[in-house]
Amino acid sequence: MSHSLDEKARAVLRGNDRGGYTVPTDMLYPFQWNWDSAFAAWGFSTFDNARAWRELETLFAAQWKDGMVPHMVFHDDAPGYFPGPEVWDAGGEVPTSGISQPPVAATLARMIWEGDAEAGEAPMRALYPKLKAWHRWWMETRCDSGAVAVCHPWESGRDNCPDWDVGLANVDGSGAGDYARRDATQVDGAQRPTKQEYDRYLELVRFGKECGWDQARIVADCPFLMADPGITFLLIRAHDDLAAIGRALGEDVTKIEGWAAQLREGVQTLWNPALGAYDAKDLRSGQWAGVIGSGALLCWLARCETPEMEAHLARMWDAVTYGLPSSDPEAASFERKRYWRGPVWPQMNALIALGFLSAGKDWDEARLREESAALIEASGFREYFDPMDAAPCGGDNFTWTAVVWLAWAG
Ligand code: 9YW
Repeated sequence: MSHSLDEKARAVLRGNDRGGYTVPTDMLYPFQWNWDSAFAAWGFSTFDNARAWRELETLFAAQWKDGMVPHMVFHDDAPGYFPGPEVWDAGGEVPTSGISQPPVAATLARMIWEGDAEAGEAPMRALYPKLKAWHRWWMETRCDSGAVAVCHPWESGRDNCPDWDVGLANVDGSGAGDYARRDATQVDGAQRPTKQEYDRYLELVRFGKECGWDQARIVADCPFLMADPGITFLLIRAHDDLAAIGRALGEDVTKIEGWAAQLREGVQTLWNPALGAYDAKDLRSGQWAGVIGSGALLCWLARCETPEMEAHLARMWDAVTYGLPSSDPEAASFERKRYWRGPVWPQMNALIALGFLSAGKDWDEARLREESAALIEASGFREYFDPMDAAPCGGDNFTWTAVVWLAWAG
């Protein structure tokens, strides 16, 4: 069983390889996505180390002058995709989007490097200053409130999770006009964000474009600005990993250690006492999201866990059959098949489990690994799954699901 799935997983990666970069899945997502690509590199490292480093090089070749690594890189034309490069209009030699995505590259690059230190020495050395510039960008443009702010739900990687509902309520999507969404024609619309959400996403793209993608202006005036526990925990962990890489390379890592310490303090601004949990916060209105999302479940990854989060973890996990859901299964907003409002996502499981390992929660790590393997064995390399019955959702032959099988769960 496992053996044939190993081969199939490698075939998914090879099939999604467009020569130097990997698409998340054929057709539905025809470009290079930031955190998908970092996962792709991790997957390739299990059977083709050189190709793994190549993936990260291609992604970082699209890095902006200010250090931002964009969430999408539009290498080839894919006219049917919406919103494509002409909508973003963010410039660049190779056109990109104008926002970023979860900074998992340092964490995954460290694992790839540790898997083959000799082969990785030169590419790791070349990547290190680029990773540092990206981490600096987050710290300097997005951390004024203490934790990391996102200026678009797409930036969080967890597009339509209930975390963003309060912030999106401030966005007027009525001017979005007519447009054709390719996603809703390729996969079941009931498993995707709603039209109202999409209208607002597009309004935020229009706003960023109007600001010439000047990040300072966007952060100052964009109608949507929310502090994200998910990216905050990921960035803390990424700082720790980047500092470890830097030390091994003989670099001075004082700055990076300072960023990690600063954010560990800053993330305390996301403790919602009424919820008794880490929560997303609308930085425009001061309102809490009031719901526990999978971003908060990354607290172990940053070693910021609390007894209250332990209790929520146990409760949320027991309410589903296959852990861990993208949003609290006991919250009113929970929808078991709709994208980030409930389904279980394999790459989130891998990150949450890495946190469990770091925290010495070996039993939880093993449970999450086994449940993730069971999802894939039952329903294949799908984009995400129903956490109640493992029903397959979203795109098929999905890169990060294949990666999760090869590098962790399989
Ligand atoms: C979209 C590619 C991307 C992921 C995101 C996920 C989804 C694209 O797909 O966003 O059309 O909304 O939410 O995390 O990187 O897999």
